[in-house]
Amino acid sequence: MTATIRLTMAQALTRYLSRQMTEIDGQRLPIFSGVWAIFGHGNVAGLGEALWQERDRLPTFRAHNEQAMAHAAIAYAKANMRRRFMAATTSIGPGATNLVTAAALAHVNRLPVLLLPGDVFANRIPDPVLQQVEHFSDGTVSANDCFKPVSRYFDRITRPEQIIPALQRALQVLTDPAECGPVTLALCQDVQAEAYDYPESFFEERLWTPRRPRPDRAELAAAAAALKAAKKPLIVAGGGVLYSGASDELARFATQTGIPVCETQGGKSALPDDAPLNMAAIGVTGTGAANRLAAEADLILAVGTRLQDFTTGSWALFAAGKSVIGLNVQAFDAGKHRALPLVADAREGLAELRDALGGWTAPASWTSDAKAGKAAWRKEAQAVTAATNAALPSDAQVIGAVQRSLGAEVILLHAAGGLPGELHKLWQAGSPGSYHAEYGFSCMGYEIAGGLGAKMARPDREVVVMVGDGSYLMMNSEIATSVMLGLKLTIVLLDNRGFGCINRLQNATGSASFNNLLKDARHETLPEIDFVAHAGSLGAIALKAGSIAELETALAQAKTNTRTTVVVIDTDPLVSTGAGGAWWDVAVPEVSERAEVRAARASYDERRKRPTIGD
Ligand SMILES: Cc1ncc(C[n+]2csc(CCOP(=O)(O)OP(=O)(O)O)c2C)c(N)n1
Ligand SMILES: [Mg+2]
Repeated sequence: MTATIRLTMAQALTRYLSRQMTEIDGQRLPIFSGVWAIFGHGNVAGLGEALWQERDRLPTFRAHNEQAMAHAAIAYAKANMRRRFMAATTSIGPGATNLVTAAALAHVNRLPVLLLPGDVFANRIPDPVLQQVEHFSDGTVSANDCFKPVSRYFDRITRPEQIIPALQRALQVLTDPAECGPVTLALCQDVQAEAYDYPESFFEERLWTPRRPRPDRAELAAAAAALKAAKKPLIVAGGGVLYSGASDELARFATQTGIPVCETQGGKSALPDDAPLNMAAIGVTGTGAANRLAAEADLILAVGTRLQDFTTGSWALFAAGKSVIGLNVQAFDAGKHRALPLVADAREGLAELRDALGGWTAPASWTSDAKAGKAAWRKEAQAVTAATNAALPSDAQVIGAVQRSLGAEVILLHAAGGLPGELHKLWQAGSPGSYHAEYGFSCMGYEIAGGLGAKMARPDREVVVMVGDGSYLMMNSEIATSVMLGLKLTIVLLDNRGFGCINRLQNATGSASFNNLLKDARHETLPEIDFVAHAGSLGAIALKAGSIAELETALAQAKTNTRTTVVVIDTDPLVSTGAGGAWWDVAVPEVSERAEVRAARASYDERRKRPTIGD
C-alpha cells in the first residue's frame, strides 16, 4: 500500500515547493527561495497557515503591494538567470488582480514566477463572497480568469488532489528554458483548507537541472553554410545568452570568427562593454557603432532574442536582402521573420556552430572596420556623459556620474521612462548580469521592487536603481520593505517633473506638449513634490544632489551606507542623447488641425517607404 500523509491542499503545496531543488556551482539549493505574501480572507486561513508551518524551509516575505511583490519575485528570477524562483500569493479579488500586470511582465520577459492568487469557494455555498466578481452567464468564471492570457500555465484548484498534477506541470514550465514564464495556480479558498491523503512520494526531494537542447543536424548545417557565405555578418545577442550562461562561448565565437556582437536591452552585459568586438547596444536605443554595422550587414545571427521593435528599429534598421539565422531555444522566436531557424540552447548552439565553421572567419576588413567604429562611438559617449555644471543636467550626465562613482560591477537596474534608452547606449556594463533592464514590458513601477528582488538574489552586489519621478510615484512602497528586510538599495531618482520621454515623443510626432509634464497637465496648483521627505518617511536615507558634483559625493556616501539610500537630482526633461539611435515606428495621425502633425506624418510616410525585412 502507498504510504500517505494527511495534509490540507495548502500544506501539500508548501511542502512540495520546499522540496524542489536546484544545483548552482555544485551547491544544492532549494529552487524556491521563498514566497511573497499579502494575506486576505482568500489565503490567510488556508495558505497562510501552511506557510507558517513551512516557515523554516520556505520563508515568507511581506510586502506592501501585490504587483510590487511579484516584481520582486520576477527580478529575483532574472538576477538568478532563471535558475531560482519565488512565489507570490494574494487574497481573491483586488489582491489577485493587482498581480495581473506583473504576470504579463513575466510573460513578455520569459521569466519564471509562481503566482498563487486565492479564488472563490469551489463549493459555491456562500456565494457571492466578499470581492467575488459575479459573472451573469458563466458560473466557472472568477477574477482570476484575467490571468489566462498572461500565464504560460494556468490552473484552478477545485479539489485538493488536483494540486498533484498541477504542481508537477508548474515546475516543468518554470524550469523549461523554452516555455518558461509565469505559472498561475488559482487556489479556491475552501479547497486550500481541505484535507487529502497525499502519497508521501510526492514530497520526495527532486533536483531540477536546466535542459540544454543541442541543434538539429540539418539546421546546423544550413546555418553554418549561410554564415560561410556571408561577407558582413553581425551577431545580435539577447537575454537568452545570459540565461544560458553563454557569455564565455559568445566571446570565443566572436574572437574565433571575427564577427562583431551587438546587444539588445535584455542581452546587455552578455559581453563586458570593453570587449574588443562588443559594439554594445543595437536598435532604437543603440550605439552609432552597432547601428552602422546593422545597416550594412548581410547576415544577422540573432542569438536568444525576441527581436522586438526596439532591437530591429521596427525592421527598418537592416538593409533589404539580408538574411537572419535565429538561434533560439524557443522555436517561436527562432523562426521569426523568415529566419533560418537554429533551435538550441545558446551555449550549445554557439559551440556547435563554431565547430561547424571550422577555421572560417569573417573578412578582416569587416572586423577592423567594426573595431574602429566602436572606438569612435566611445568618444561620442564620453562627450555626452562628461561632468557638467549645468543647473539641470541631462539623464546622460547623471548616468556618467553614477558610472564614475559606482563602477561597472554594480547591478544597474531600470525599466521605464527616458532612462532605458540612455542607459542602453551609454552604460558601460561589466560582468554578465550587471545590467538588469526590464524592457520587455517596460513597466513603470518595476524599478524599486525589482531592485529588492535583485538584491535578494545577489546580496553580495551593490544594487543601483535608476528611476524617473513618474515611475517612482507609481510604485515606491517597497522602499519600506527594503529597509525592513535589511536589503540595501541605492536609488537614483531623476526628477524632471513629469513624463519626460513621452512628452518628447509627443513633440516628435507633431503634437503639442499636453498631459505629460506636470506643468502641461490640468492643474489648480503645480505640485512641488518633496521626494527626499517622501523617501525618508519610508525609512530610507534620502538626500538631494544640487549638481553632478554633489551627486558624485552623495553616491560615494551611499556606497558606505548599509540602509537603502535615495539620492534625488533635478534633471532637464527636454534633453536626450542624439548620438546613435534608430527609427522607431510610432504611427502619426493621417489628418490633423496641426501643421506640425501633418509635417510629422509626411516624414513618417517617407520613412515607411524604406524597405524592411519585417515580412
Ligand atoms: C505602467 C506604465 N504606464 C505607462 C507607461 C507609458 N510610459 C512609458 S515612460 C512614461 C513616463 C515615465 O516618466 P518618468 O518615470 O518620470 O521618466 P521620464 O520619462 O521622465 O524619463 C510613461 C507614462 C508605462 N511604460 N508603464
Ligand atoms: Mg520624469
